[in-house]
Order: sequence, then structure tokens, then C-alpha cells
Amino acid sequence: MATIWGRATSSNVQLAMWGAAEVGLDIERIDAGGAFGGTETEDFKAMNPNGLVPVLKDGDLVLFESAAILRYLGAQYGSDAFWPPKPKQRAPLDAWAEWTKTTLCPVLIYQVFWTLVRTPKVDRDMEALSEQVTQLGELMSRITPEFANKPFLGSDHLSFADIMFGHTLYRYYTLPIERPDLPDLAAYYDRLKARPAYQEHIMVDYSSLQMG
Ligand SMILES: N[C@@H](CCC(=O)N[C@@H](CS)C(=O)NCC(=O)O)C(=O)O
Repeated sequence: MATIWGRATSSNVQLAMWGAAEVGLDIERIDAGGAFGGTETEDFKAMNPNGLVPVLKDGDLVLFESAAILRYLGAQYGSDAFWPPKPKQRAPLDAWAEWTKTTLCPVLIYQVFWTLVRTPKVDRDMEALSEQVTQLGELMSRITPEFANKPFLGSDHLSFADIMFGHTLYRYYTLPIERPDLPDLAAYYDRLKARPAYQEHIMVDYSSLQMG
């Protein structure tokens, strides 16, 4: 059985766990990070010198970085739909996966979510937040045409790109922010919410992270 270290409230852990579930990998999760600690030990640092979660152990392979973990799971265990073997089919999906990690997540997670959840009310920069929320809506509008004619991200079937992008939507739709009206995106989110693995690994209550 493979193992992932990381607390269930971490979005990066969530995407690794959801990916593992969708490729059918039998996996156990060990709480680490946040209030659970355990990431500063020598043993943990030997697995991830950054002292961050998630970390995957699969046989003799130990891997950190959630995106690398997801791509490994896809390549090693995914179906041809989840991880298209032809680079020319996979690369356009990977473009949106990479965009999610490098363009969307910095705004959604490290700005908006961080301000509204992980920052005490008195310290929140509401002016900056307003601009970030507008930017976030623009980014979501940018990817939404991908769902106009396909049920999943650029595909008729769920792929690794849906794991990378789709995991962000639970936070996007549950944060108390204004959102542009994007029916195709909302319908896609409904399709994800119907999946048991999404319910189990992504729709995780994050109120324990909330600062007053
Ligand atoms: N780029 C890394 C970022 C990992 C990361 O920042 N993990 C956070 C949780 S989302 C963490 O370990 N924070 C410290 C902690 O939870 O103790 C990845 O995608 O895996």
C-alpha cells in the first residue's frame, strides 16, 4: 500500500489524495503538518527537505511536490483517458494543469484564501483583497470556455488536469466572495461534486484553519 503524509485540510494533500483515488490506488494517509506537526523531524526532512506536505511513498519511491505526485500517479497508474500516453494529446491538458498551479493558485490560495481564512480579521488588507477577487473572477472566466462543449477539462473524460484544476473549485465556491456568473463552470463543479472521491478528499471542512 502507498502512503501520503499530510493533513486532510491541505489543498495540496487533497489533490494528491483525490488523484490517487481516481486512479484506483490503495493508499493510506498519515496526518502531518499544521497542528499535527511532524514535518520538522529528521525522518520527514529526509523525505522532503522543504518540510512541507504532501509526501508520497510508493514502494521505494519517495516524492514531494503535489503536481509531481499527481503526474507520477497518472503516468504509473492512470488510464489512457486520465493520462493520455501521446504527448500531443496530454500536453494541452498539462498546459491548464500548469496554469492552475502557477497562475490560478497563487491568487486563489496564497492571496484570497490566505487573507480570508488564514489571516486575522484585523490584519486583512481588504483593498488588496478586492483587486485579487476581481482578478480571480477574470481567471475563472478565462478557463470556463473549456467546459462549454466538454464535460471535463478539454476532454470527454476526467484526467489529471481535472484533478489539478477541479480541486480549487471547492474553495472558490465556498469562500465568501463575489463571483462572475459562469454557468458552464458551475455545471462542471456540480459534475465534480457528484464524484465520491471529490466529496471525500476535496470537500473537506476548512473551518479549523479559520483565524478570528
Ligand atoms: N509546492 C508544494 C507546496 C506544499 C505546501 O506549501 N504545503 C503546505 C500545505 S498546503 C504545508 O506543508 N504547509 C505547512 C504545514 O501544513 O505544516 C506542493 O505543491 O506540494
